[in-house]
Amino acid sequence: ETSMDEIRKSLKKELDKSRYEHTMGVMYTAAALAMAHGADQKKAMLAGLLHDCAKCIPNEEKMELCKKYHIELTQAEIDNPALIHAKLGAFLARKKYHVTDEEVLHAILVHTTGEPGMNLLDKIIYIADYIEPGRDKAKNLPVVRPLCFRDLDAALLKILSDTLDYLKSTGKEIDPLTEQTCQYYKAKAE
Ligand code: DGI
Ligand code: FE
Ligand code: FE
Ligand code: FE
Repeated sequence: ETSMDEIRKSLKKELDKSRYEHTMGVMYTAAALAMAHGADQKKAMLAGLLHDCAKCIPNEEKMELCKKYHIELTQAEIDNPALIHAKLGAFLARKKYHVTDEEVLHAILVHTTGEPGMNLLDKIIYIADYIEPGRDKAKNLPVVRPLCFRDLDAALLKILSDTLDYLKSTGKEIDPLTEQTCQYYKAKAE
């Protein structure tokens, strides 16, 4: 496994400035959430550090890499190549950064759409990605940020449903997994 320090140096080159700043924000926010909810702090930081490692690869190249390494894409990913960075990121975390921890790799894999039945680390990364200090666009951040530290599942549901509302308002295609994840946590809350 490559050291956190080496990964950071590599990402500083692979990512543009704002994405690198976002990455640092997610890494430290994931650590804080791990402290609040009794998760493994080191795993949270490693997953946060690597979650967007494939984000700055041009879409064309993302598709080519998936083809080359036989990474199967869903129809939603083919239609919205921006979604691919989660799956490709998990692949690169394993192959390029030699991460072997399956929980860390899984948290990277599901960080964009979520997935029904996420584990604690998955939720922490999904949420940290949304609330890190550099984010400012989502409408309910002042409510969601403190909620994440008190009630992880309530915060998760709010984020999922706000994300769906946002996607619907922009007319972007919804990945069925995003929809299923929201439905799952809605049903769980009832
Ligand atoms: O990579 P980040 O920008 O840090 O965050 P992310 O990996 O959560 O991706 C964010 C974008 O992905 C955000 O604008 C919402 C979008 N997204 C999430 N689910 C879906 C989706 N986009 C489409 N088209 N369909 C989805 O179901
Ligand atoms: Fe992402
Ligand atoms: Fe996200
Ligand atoms: Fe991100």
